[in-house]
Amino acid sequence: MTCTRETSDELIRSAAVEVLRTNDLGTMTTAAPNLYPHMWSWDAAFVTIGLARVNVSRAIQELRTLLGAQWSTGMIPHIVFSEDETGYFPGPDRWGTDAVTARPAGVRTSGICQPPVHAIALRHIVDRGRENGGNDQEAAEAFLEESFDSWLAWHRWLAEARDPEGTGLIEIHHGWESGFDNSPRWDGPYGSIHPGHVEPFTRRDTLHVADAVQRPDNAEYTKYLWLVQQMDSVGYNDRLIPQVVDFRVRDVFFSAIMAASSDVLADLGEELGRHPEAAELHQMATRFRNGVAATVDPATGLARDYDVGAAEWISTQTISGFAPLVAGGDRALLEVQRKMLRGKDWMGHPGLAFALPPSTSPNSPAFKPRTYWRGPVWPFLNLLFGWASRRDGHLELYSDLREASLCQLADLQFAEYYEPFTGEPLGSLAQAWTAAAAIEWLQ
Ligand code: 9WN
Repeated sequence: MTCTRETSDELIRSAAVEVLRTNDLGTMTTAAPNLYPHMWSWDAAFVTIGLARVNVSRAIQELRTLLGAQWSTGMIPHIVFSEDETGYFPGPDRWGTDAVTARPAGVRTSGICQPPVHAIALRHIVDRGRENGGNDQEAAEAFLEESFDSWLAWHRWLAEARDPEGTGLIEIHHGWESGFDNSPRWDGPYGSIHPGHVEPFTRRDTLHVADAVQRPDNAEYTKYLWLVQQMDSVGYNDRLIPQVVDFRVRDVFFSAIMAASSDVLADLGEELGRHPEAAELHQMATRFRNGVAATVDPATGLARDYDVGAAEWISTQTISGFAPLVAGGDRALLEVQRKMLRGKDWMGHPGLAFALPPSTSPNSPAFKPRTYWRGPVWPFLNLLFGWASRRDGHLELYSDLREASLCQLADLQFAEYYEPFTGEPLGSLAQAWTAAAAIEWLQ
């Protein structure tokens, strides 16, 4: 696929660098200027990948700030709050995490997590540091050494607290943990939640988008807050949450990222001479990779989540069905998935503005082209699929994703998500991880 764009690489790069600069609060990058005035965990990992191309020490700072919010259990919270107390709802008071002793003093956080992309970001820091040499190399290698045990603790916590039975899949307790908040993947599990009394709330997110249809609706938000209340009621205790929470799902895409990242962290551990830990991490990677592969529906070829409460598989046509491409592994499975990804239900759909996979297939009954995770294209995800294709030596898919992504991002809006057929930027503009993706694609 080819596209013509008039915006030069240099212009895209400088505009993207400017987005990262304007979102920079000094020691953290906000996910977006208005809608998300705090640090988000998986956004921070992608932001770090972009920053590492621009300024290695600033990239290190980003991950250091995130690690400064790591709970003593090993969990890395999904939001690290900045001092902006009013810009985003729910803020720290609503989460109730100030009472949690596992939370480090002096940092306010949410009480849930997001997918562990961080080791991949750490790898980028180390690689950029080595490419640049000198102080950058020294700082990157020192940071690797300094932080390795914290990342290990994060992976161990996920493996133990979120997969105590060793299923090879990570259990999540809120759609926000998946990062795919209102994806049709979660319609089944949310459909069976009937919230009790939810404290009154005023949303702020809808103030920052042109049209509220681009965001989850109020009924969805009521459920989101109900789950927060449930987890808060047990002080975010890992052992008690599964007993009280109404949302229990084994998330296949989260698990795929866990597999991919565990391998990356294992390799970094090898470089440090931490052989037993590296072996443990490789085993973790294998366990989650196998877990992901075992979810594939023979009828559709797509990977599936598992609804623990309902004891059933979730078969929706969303991009998370391609989790095996992120996890890596069985060559035949990956080959079939790559073909499907390029097919007419996804990147090959004839109506697309850019040949990039929508978050939900346009051929799914659940598809909504302007609504958040129900259809729009999310640029950071394309970078993740590109990274995984390159890791597996599939340079053709990598370059096709790259070319189409740069065409999409040549509008210089760096939107949170895009309408698949018109290419219209939606959600927040100047979204940090979108800008970071552009910087990384340009290399
Ligand atoms: C809730 C920050 C985050 C992303 C998520 C995306 C959205 C938050 C929200 O924004 O979620 O965590 O308020 O909608 O779904 O993936 O990390 O960019």
